[in-house]
Amino acid sequence: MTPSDHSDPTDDATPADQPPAVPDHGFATRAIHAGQDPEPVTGAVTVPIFQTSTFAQPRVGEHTGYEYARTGNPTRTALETCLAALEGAERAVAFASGLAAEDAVFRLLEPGDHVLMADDVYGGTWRQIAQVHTRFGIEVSAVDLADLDAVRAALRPTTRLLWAETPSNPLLKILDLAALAELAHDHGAQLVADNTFATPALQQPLALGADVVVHSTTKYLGGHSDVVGGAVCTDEATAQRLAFLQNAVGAVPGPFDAWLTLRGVKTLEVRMARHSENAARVAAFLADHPAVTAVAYPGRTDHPGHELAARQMSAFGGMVSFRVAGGMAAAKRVAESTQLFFLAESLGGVESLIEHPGIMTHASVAGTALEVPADLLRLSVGIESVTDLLADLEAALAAGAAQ
Ligand code: P1T
Repeated sequence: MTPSDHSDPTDDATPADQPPAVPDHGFATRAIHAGQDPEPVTGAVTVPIFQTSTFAQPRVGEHTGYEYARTGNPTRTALETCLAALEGAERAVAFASGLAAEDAVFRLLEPGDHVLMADDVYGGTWRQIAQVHTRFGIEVSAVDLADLDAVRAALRPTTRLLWAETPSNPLLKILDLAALAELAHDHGAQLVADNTFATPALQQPLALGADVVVHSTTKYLGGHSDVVGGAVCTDEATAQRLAFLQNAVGAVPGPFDAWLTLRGVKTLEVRMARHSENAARVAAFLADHPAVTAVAYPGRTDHPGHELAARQMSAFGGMVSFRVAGGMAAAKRVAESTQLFFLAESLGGVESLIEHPGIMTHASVAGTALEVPADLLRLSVGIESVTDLLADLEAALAAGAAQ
């Protein structure tokens, strides 16, 4: 490879160059093969963990394609190639966490630029833009992106990004990505879609018109609650700017983290099918339970976004939120009474989790327009035997209501 400054991966010849994805293959094939050819020296069929910080160079100013592991690492390249292939993106850029990925996207903006954000997003996303990026001149406001008239009214001349999460965290609102992309583009803005809840197995935002997809790969993509990571999937030109930030700011995933994520991704399609199946059963059970006052699951016909979700997604995912009779105290008791559903933040792993968003994942939005109901609980429905999950919830709801 020709010389390049490892401080600038936007140069042509850099380790950030990725082999072409394999868009002609089916999703599950891409998940297992994209970026994952057998290793050329030994034939290892699994991408090795290149646990090295630097790479020997044949000559001063020449390198093999890799020179320093912040700038690029082959295990990370494999993950990025695979994620790009799954999202139908020209390129993906991996980060140390979902929030690091989002930070890089916000850093593409200039002071004075405005972000129109959905009014139901992960609490940490709102905290980051409202408490970090606004200090550097970025402006933000929140609106219900499901209400397209409200979106039109909230657009400002300086609006550069619409930021959508669908299904949203934690209320599981469904947003019309195609309509939002059109609105954004008519306005000279771009649409960012956080595809963490749906995953590319169920929803393809770029094909619907979104410009940028962000992920917390910590969740379903990793899939086993054993790694924190993030990624941005987008066009080549934007990805080059992000790869510059990846190197210049340095929030990179280590090779083992990239490898764990890549291993998780291989089974994404089958896991999402089972998550969706189990979540539908759990949502139906909760809807019939006397201690439950409301259930949010886009797969249910009474969900306001159901028809849109049925068009935009191939299945409805593994997340279910519900409200408990008896207010916050009862909700806390239920959350503390499950045995199989672990009381924990995060989501998307094979094991089921329960949490209280108001006190846990969304504590940072208390007192803002994004505040969530105090009697709300959120489930990440895992891939265990569903009858066991239903029995666990039955017992916890009985315990919660009993006091
Ligand atoms: O945790 P991290 O990998 O930095 O990702 C942040 C993030 C981004 N987007 C969405 C939709 C998310 O749900 C998250 C993280 N969410 C949790 C930790 C949670 O329990 O909701």
